[in-house]
Order: sequence, then structure tokens, then C-alpha cells
Amino acid sequence: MAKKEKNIDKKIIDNIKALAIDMIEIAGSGHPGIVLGAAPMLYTLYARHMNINSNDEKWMNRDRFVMSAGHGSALLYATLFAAGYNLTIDDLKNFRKLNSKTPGHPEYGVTPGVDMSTGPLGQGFATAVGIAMAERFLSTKYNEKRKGMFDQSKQLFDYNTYVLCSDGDLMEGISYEAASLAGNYKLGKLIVLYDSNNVSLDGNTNLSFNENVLKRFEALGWHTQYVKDGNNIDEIDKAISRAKKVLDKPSIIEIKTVIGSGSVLAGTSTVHGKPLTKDDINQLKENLDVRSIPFSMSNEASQEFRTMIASRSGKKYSAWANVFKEYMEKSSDTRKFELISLSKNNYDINIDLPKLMWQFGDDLKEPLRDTNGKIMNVVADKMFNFIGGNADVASSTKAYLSKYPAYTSSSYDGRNIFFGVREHAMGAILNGFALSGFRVFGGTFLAFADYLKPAIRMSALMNLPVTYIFTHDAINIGPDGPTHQPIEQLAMLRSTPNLDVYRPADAREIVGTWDAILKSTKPSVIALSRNEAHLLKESSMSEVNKGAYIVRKEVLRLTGIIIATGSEVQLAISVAEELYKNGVDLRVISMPCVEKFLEQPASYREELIPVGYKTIVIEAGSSAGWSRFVYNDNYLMTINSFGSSGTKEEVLEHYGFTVEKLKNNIEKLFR
Ligand SMILES: Cc1ncc(C[n+]2csc(CCOP(=O)(O)OP(=O)(O)O)c2C)c(N)n1
Ligand SMILES: [Mg+2]
Repeated sequence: MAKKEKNIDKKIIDNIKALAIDMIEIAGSGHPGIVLGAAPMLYTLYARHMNINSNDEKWMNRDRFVMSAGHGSALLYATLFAAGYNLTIDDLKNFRKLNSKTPGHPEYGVTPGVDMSTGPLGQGFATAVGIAMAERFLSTKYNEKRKGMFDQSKQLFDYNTYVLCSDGDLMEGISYEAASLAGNYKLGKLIVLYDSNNVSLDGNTNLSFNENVLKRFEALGWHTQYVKDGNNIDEIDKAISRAKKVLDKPSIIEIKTVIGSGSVLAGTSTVHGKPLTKDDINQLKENLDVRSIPFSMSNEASQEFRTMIASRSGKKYSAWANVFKEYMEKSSDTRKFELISLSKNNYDINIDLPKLMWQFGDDLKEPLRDTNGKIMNVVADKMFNFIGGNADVASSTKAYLSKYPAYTSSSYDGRNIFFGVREHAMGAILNGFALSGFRVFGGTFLAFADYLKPAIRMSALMNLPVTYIFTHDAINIGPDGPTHQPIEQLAMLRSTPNLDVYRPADAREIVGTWDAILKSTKPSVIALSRNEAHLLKESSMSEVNKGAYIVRKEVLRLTGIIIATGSEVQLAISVAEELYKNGVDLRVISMPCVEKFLEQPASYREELIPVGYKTIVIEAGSSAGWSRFVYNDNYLMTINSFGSSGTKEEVLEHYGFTVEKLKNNIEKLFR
């Protein structure tokens, strides 16, 4: 390599380092260690490999980059700025400030060029597996294989998914789960750069992390490489080039770096997350090819960097644009519609579910999970991008697209994903698909929702249309006992911002639930009973969208109100009928979605639950969150202890969820 090029590489890297250090300095917080250690690898990736277009940052076939070590945000922003994304020096100066384009950790939808929100270690790595899985689906489904029409070099989808991860990412269990799946699915276009510096937040990694990481990945079916000097960009470059050629295995490149390289604290955990002192910054900059003035990016450096990216990506972009054009001219209307939806990340696909659905016979009686499975199959036929799977419980949740094949390494366009018993990776992978234009679902038992909570939180934070289907939603599953009987999970889910939690009571409410979900871009949960349910006489599809509605009106004069959800709605109606015989005239409200109800105008809420009337809540789960509707805890017919093993009937009786017991308890409140 010519000397000038070597110098310009160093100059650009040094300018990026200096910018990021200035950002951390002005913010008074941030992570200099990763900036100084990993700048050369991130630079190499952008300068020599990433195919991107900062003028069309959502280009469908762009290479994706996930900064899984989200604490490297300053490094990422400085690199994106230098690469020509729509960021200014002022944006960099506002690092970590309120409403800035440069928040504390990368946030999806806030900073141009940021492909996902990261920060909780491990999530980025696992979500990138989902992004790489989505690429395989798209390329298998859309790349033209017919001879003569397109040649091999002309593909609609062939992007790479790159990840920068740290020790912490690889300590987290979720990265193992996802790496195991990535190996299983032979995700050759997934390339992970591992910033291996033997240091984490609390000290040297020899305190807690001594395994041979590459051997572990090799055992998982990955292609592994080792670069011994993280400053040697030619070696990093070559390793990435080799990884790109391995198409049947995901790749990890362990790159040895020194955390905080150049700082007086280099190699220590102190430099991980504390701004450098002024003296340290001064001595550091003296040794870098930069000016000492803060926030001064060399024009030459940024011009050269942008030219390197544009001269490679530009060719690829314009060739792709021609393929896209040609493809659109020759494709059926369906294909065109699909591609346009994907290109716009547009989820607004209208299905009039209530119209589509078969009419339920009044005598319908089947487990709600079965009904849900049928409805999902109707959705799948109408939505090309509806895909998902289960953490090894599809046979129990029935969340399965029976007409469609499995997603495997020989059928990437399959629509049923077998995640194995890996709930956490399932959630993150679903997020990766959703970030790639899909509407996705994932199923397990409600009691295990905690296993994927951090991924659900990321769906909610990024506002991704992921639907979590959690069956076996209450103690009434009986014999499996307290480990399998959810108590606090609904409260946990309902307390998550930007997540709609549905607990439908019958088939009609399930249709209404899907209808509401498909009209929204938010993530959602459907909690479903494993047990059989009758169709309720007064249930409604359309009212689900309001979150709550009357399923049994008072007969003569309103005495009080019962709010119930899911399986307990039928119980509440029976209790109300019994109490009516004793002169207590109750209204029963089904509340399939608390969040939706709370969003309704006050007039609707007060019409349903007028002020001044005694209100009772019946739900076979934690009382947390329900107090807002009642006078005091005596009005909460809920469960605040773990469940018990026994028959369904015994368990319900034990916790007071029978008509008789509820009737007695409620009657006392009206004496
Ligand atoms: C799930 C999760 N747990 C804890 C943290 C807090 N945290 C941020 S970075 C870090 C570890 C830092 O070590 P490493 O990942 O090796 O990064 P490096 O210090 O080398 O930059 C921790 C524990 C986090 N961000 N996410
Ligand atoms: Mg580390």
C-alpha cells in the first residue's frame, strides 16, 4: 500500500478518535475506551467494505451495521459524521443532550445511519442475527433465478450484516443463543467484529471470562479468524474480505485491541466509561495526526473518507437501482406491491379481518389458542411479510402457519421459524426481522415471558410491529404447578411503555385483537388461555380497539361494575347473573386491552365506568396496575402469591376463582 494511503487512513482514524473524545469531554460522560481501541476496525469497515448511501440512508440493499457495544456511540456518531451522513459538528457537540440527534446510546430513528437501538449488551448481536436471517429470506424470495433474465451479479438483495461487539456482548447468554441459531442457519452474510481487549467495566476479563471464544464459535458452526493487532487495518481489511467469501457460515473476527489506546489509562478498566482528563486529552492529541482545537475535523480526511465510500458504494448503488427498475418493470403487481412496501418499510397493509373471518357459529367452543392459530393463518395468506415462530412450543401455543414451510438453511423463504428453546434470542431476532420490513410473531408460555423481556423492551423502544403470543395465561393450566402458572407477567408487560397487551375473552375478541394489531405499528402481546371457551353472547370484534366495552349490561339499575379479562370474563358474567338474583345489578366490562382503554377520551371511559359506582376487578393474576380502577384492595379479585399444582378445578377453587366464591366475596362489598 502506498505511503500516502497509509497516512490518510491514519489521519482519518485519528480525526474520528479526536472528535469522539471531544464529544465525551463536552458531554462530561461517555466511553473513551472503546473509541480509542475500536476506531481502526470501524474505520476499516466503513472505508473499505460497507456499501451504503448517505443520501438514501434507508436503501433496501444497504449493508447493515449494528454497534452491539452501544457504549461505543461516540465512535459511531463521529464515524457516521465523517462518512457524510446528515450530521453536523453541532450535532456532535450536543452528544447525550436532550432531543439531540446524538443520544447517549444509539437510537433507531434518531440518528441517520443507525440501524438499531443498542446499549443493553447482547441485544445488538442477537438482533443482527435476525437482520441477517431476513436478508436470506428476501434474497431467496426475490432474487431472480431464471436464466437469461438477470445475471448473478444483479441481485435485489445481497447485503451483509456487520456487527461490532465487545467482551460484554459475548458474555451475555443471549449472544450464545443467537450465535447457535446463526450457525444452524448458516448465515454466511453475517460478519461480527469482536473488539477483544480483555477488559470490561469492573476490571480485567480474567476475573470472569476465560474461555476460548473462537473455539466456542467454531463449535457453533462459525468461521473464525484472529487479528492480533487492532491497529493493523490491512489485516482487519483482509480478514473482512475473507469473511465475505465464506457464504455458508457466519463469521467472527476476534481483533485484539488495547482499550483506551493512546490514553495514559490505556489497558485499564478506568478508561472504559469515564471522560479523559484535560492533560490526557492534550497528550493524546499531540500523538495523533489532528489539530489540537476541539471539534476540528480535517477537510482532507473527511473528503478522502467520503470518496472511498462513494467510489465503491456508488457503483453498487447505481447498478442496484437499475436492477430494481428492471425488476419492477417485469414483475407482477403482487411482487411490485411487496417490494414497494418493503422499500418504504410500510406496514400499512389493510386486511379487513372481521370481513375475512368465517362467521362463528353460536355454539363455537374451542381452546382460544386454537382459534388464534386459525386466525393467524388467515393473516399469513394475506400478508407476504408475516413470519414468526416459537421457542419450541408451537405444538402447544398453536401459533403456527400450517400452510407454510419451516425456515431452514435450505428453505430460507419458509415462514415458520424454529427458535428452539431460546426465548431471549427469539425476541431479539424478531426485532431484526421487524427492522427489515417484516410483521412478525413469536410464541411461548406467558410464564416464560420474563425470559425475553429485554427483547420485548427493545421492540417497544424501537416501536417495531412484533406480536408476542403468550399462551397458558393463568393458573387454570393446573397440574404443571407454580413454575408454569403466570402471576406477575401481565403486570410486567402492561407496565412496559409503548406495548399493547391484549387478553381476549373469546374468538370474536381474538379477531378484534388481530385487527387492532395489524392497524398499528406498535409491538403487542396476546395472552391466551389454553382452555376451551364459549363464544360470549355479547362479545364484539370492533370494540376491542377501544380496549374495553360492556359485555353484560345492568338489567334495571346500575349497582356496580365488574371489570374482567380473558377467561375471567365468562366467570364475571356468571357471577353477575347470580348476584342479580340477589338484587345486585352489575354491569360487566370486558377489558381486553388496558392500554387502549386508557387512551380513550374521558367521555368514553366515564360512560363505561361512571364515577361513584363500586368497581370490582377479576383477573387471575397480580393486582399490580389495577388499583386505578377500584376504591381499595378489597375490590381486587386477583392473585398475589404463586400458584399451586393441582387439577384445574382444584386450583381455581383454591384461589377463589369459582362463581360461588366470587359471588360471596362480591356480595359482601354491597352490604
Ligand atoms: C445488559 C447490560 N448489562 C450491563 C451493562 C453495563 N455495561 C456497559 S459496558 C459494560 C461492559 C464493558 O465491557 P466490554 O463489553 O468489554 O466493553 P469495553 O469496556 O471493552 O469497551 C457493562 C457491564 C449494559 N450496557 N448492558
Ligand atoms: Mg472489553
